[in-house]
Amino acid sequence: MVSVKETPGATGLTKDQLLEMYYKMVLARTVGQRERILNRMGKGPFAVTGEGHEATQVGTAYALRPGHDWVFPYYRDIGVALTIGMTARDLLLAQLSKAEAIESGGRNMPSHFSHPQLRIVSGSAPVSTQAPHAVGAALAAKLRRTDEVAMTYFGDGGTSVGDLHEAMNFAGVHKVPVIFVCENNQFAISVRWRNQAAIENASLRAQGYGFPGVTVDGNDLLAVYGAAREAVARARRGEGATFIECKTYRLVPHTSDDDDRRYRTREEVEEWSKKDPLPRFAAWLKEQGIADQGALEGIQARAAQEVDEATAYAEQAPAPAPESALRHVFVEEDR
Ligand SMILES: Cc1ncc(C[n+]2csc(CCOP(=O)(O)OP(=O)(O)O)c2C)c(N)n1
Repeated sequence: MVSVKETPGATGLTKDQLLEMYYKMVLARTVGQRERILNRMGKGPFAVTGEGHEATQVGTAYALRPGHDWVFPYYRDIGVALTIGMTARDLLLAQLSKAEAIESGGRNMPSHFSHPQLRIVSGSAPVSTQAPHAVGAALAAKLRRTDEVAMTYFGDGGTSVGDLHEAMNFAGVHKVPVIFVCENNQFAISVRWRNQAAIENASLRAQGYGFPGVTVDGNDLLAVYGAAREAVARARRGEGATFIECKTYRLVPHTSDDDDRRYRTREEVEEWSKKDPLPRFAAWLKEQGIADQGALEGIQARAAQEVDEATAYAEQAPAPAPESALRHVFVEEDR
């Protein structure tokens, strides 16, 4: 166990766990970057990635028990999927729409993460529709008297959608074990937060539904983890929902099809790059004497190698058979 007095979020984490969290963040960054490169090479159809969101994603997901709790991510959640246990290979097979991909054998849109054994449930493209699903899973967990919790993710734009409000209201009334994680990167594509909400913090929304809402620095891994751990413990104790708003910034365009120069300056992006969660956590690990520069570089090299191997595997993997295109679309009586 590491003694890190001035960093409450780290309490109880071992050195190995802290290094694993750093590894997951680096892996998420590397997978995202690779997906964008593959898209530019004409190999991947469309890339939606989460560079900048890694502390939010890894910090929240790390508070869950993989394969026990239920996860309802949104499209940007590469770091969530990897922290729960999906591999770079799983993600790149899906990104390149290969037959072996877990998400419907290459038929789903990229970034619709799904893994039945890990209890990662695929979402649909309309934003926030995963929130009522998460609340349903949490209600089921409560009715079955388990201590499972459900965690669902969405962006700041997702808080403007009715599905989220219906889900939050139901969660408040029925006190179900669900955690709503808002990855507030301050933009819904080109629309700034201040143009879609007249409040500063999205977490205020929770008050209207009768459960706590907290806002944390989404680029501070341990602050995020501390908030998530508390919310998960609360849910397991039967005290109901929590809303966690993680204030962050996406360092890349919305998707590979977006040109973010149309709505934000390079200077703004540059300012936020200085708050990048990866170097920030790396500096903390060094300060605490948990890792030196060599150890951090070793972790970065391991992530790069995993992503290289995953890319090579996914590129040579077979595409789905053309005659299978309509599978899962119509009822197949003979199957
Ligand atoms: C109901 C609905 N409306 C519009 C869209 C188109 N759309 C896709 S992503 C997106 C932006 C969502 O922004 P936010 O929730 O803040 O997440 P971010 O992409 O910033 O992480 C929009 C409007 C959609 N998918 N679903």
